[in-house]
Amino acid sequence: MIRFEQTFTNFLLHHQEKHNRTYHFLILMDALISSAKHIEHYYLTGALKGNLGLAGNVNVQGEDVLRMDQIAHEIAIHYLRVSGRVVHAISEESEKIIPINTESGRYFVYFDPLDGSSNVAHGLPVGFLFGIAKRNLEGPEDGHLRAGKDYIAAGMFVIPTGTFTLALKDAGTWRFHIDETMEFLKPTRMVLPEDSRDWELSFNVANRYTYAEKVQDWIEQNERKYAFRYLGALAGDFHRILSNGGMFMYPAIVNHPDPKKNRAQGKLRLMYEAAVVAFMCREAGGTAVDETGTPILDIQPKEPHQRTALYVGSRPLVNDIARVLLG
Ligand code: AFP
Repeated sequence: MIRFEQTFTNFLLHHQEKHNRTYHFLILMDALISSAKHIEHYYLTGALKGNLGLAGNVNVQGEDVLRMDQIAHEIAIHYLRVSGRVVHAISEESEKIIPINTESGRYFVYFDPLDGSSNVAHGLPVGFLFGIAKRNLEGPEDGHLRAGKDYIAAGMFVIPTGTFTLALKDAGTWRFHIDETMEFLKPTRMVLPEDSRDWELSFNVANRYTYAEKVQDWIEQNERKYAFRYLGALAGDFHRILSNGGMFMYPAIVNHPDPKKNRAQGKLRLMYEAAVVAFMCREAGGTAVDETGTPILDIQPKEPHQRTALYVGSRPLVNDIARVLLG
């Protein structure tokens, strides 16, 4: 017997209808879904085409090889452009803000089209993360760098696993899976589990002695209580935390033996990494803070590629480390 599941499109149409919303967001989501499917299939065949390597390489036909993250960027910009709904975009792959439809666009899209570059050469999971904010339709526009609390939606595709997670403001975090007809299906509401038995900790353990002493102490006191998992691609690591609970963290690096390698501001990008997962986490019942214990969603970005430290996941764990960070 074939089992049929609700499609993402059907889910979203009903959501928009129920909340009396416009069709513009549907057109934007269609562009993001098309981008993700295109990137996913390019990624699956990337090794074959020699496109998982470094930019500047030349393939056997003597053609320039583009890096997979540059290809992913071009794919996403193409679909965002033809949607006609985007004022401008901020992409990890472009230093400058990208104007798209500055006249009549309606949304700002902040994205990283292929996050987790150390996995690319191996064809292992990477992420396409995005946050969406809406233009000020009532008054003058103000520079377009929105704090996470002002996003209207945020999501991530874990490529090439066929999973897609989307959080809609005040309407929850939902996970979808791709089927054999390339449809994302089966909306499943994600709520961080309260039972701590399955909780996981996720951080780059090679960095642990470079963290602030109080963070090192917290790890020392807590690490034996939980399983430890780390993929090195935020979307994949956060995907697990959303299912099992626990905490992903990328703390500030302040005690590196080579001081030039310290990252007091953190490593992750605020607008298209940290705020995206923080938004999804809030809609799933969790929370996220930076190195000062400030909620990630409250941070007003000053520039598009701003970095931050990140602690995100189950509320009791994040609140516990926030207490230590604030102390
Ligand atoms: P890259 O794309 O530069 O590999 O960074 C990926 C990332 O921003 C995020 O997806 C990971 O969680 C984190 O950095 C991994 O960083 P480390 O390699 O330092 O553990």
